[in-house]
Amino acid sequence: MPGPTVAYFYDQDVGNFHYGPGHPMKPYRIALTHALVLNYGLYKKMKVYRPYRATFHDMCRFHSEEYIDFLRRVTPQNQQGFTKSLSAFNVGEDCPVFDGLFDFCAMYTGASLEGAVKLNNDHCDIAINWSGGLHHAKKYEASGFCYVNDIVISILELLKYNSRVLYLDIDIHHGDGVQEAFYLTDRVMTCSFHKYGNFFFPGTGDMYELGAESGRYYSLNVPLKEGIDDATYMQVFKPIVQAVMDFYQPTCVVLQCGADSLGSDRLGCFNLSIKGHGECVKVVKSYNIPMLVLGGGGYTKRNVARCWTYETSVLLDDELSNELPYNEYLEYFAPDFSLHPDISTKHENLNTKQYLDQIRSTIHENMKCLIHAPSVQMQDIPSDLLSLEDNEEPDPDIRDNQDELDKRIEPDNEFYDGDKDNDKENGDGFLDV
Ligand code: LLX
Ligand code: CA
Ligand code: ZN
Repeated sequence: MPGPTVAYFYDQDVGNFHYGPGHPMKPYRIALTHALVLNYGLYKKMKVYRPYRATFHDMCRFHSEEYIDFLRRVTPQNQQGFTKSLSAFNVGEDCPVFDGLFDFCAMYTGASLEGAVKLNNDHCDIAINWSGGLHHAKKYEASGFCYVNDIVISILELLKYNSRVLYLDIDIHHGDGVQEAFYLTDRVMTCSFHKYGNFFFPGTGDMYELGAESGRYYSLNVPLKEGIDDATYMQVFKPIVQAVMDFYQPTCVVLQCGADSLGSDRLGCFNLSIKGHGECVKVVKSYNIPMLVLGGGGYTKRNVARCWTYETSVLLDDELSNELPYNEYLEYFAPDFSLHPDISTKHENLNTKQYLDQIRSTIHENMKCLIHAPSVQMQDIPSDLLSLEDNEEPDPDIRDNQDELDKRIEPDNEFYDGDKDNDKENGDGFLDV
């Protein structure tokens, strides 16, 4: 069987932006990743694109015009004249003003958005943008190093052709900006695995944040404690993803692959290996659903590059040698020069079996409350697709037929039209989709 068609988005300028001295976010990590991707020869197996740049208008599909206009106008030189806006839009400290800030946002957002368009048009099965995944950005403000929420904007694009979009987030932080945007709808199910407790940023993502109104039970949170290792993570990840796939039956998946959940991350406290992190990607890919794969946090540059290179190979069904190929950044990977060095730490794993069993069972109970595969008008499905008896083995072709049908279904009042002037959103930053 031929492997999936993979579209990969990379702009050679993205690594040249600087958050400023001492800031842990280094966009340069994307250039390191790309060097490994190229030198392993992975570019031969995928379509490599220099991405489209998102416009002011694209960004305003989620964000307020005042906020985006501010991002477009503010510079390190003129920021003294923006005292009020800096504080109103939470820009200055964690989210500094730096040279080319708006271009940076346009670049990573354009790449995610173009990935969504390619998936919608069936031009690829998987779209990858390692420079995206800025899950903390809110409608009216920057947060946690994130300015424009490329994930929300791409999901809005996917919703033009998809009945149900599943958002999965393995960054160590809670995917709060994405959860908040879709908190009131069943068209997007959000599911974040993250460190929770002891004031870990952003402080949200309790198991009991479930969504509200039509979105009740469609926000799912898996709060974890520090030190989680590969085996323990898989014990929760696999069954939860399986249950979500069974109950929700997404027509498309967006996977945020934040690498700050790796062991030895400069800002993290989990203990995942690169293989363990990649196993999550393998699990999601195994469902053969169109996927938009994004980056996220990750502060030990060499391991971020290793992780996302390995995950690119996983998505291509390719195997890579553990010995890194020669590349212009080889010194970053000393002393082992390997793809899978031991990055485990001595952090004790505080996730006891009892704690994880309790999370799994609460989440499972909640999942039973959600309506299966919402937004699909079952009466619209021709009878030959419904002829399966309950006890028969599922026909693998059914999913494809269902997808085709879902693609044609445009539920009344649920179509988000990005061309309308934000008239389908309420004032809180929740989207009515
Ligand atoms: N979680 C996350 C995901 C993507 C980006 C940034 C973050 N933020 C953090 O990891 C974090 C860490 C400590 C304190 C507060 C936030 C991101 C990715 C690319 C470019 C910019 C931001
Ligand atoms: Ca997460
Ligand atoms: Zn993070």
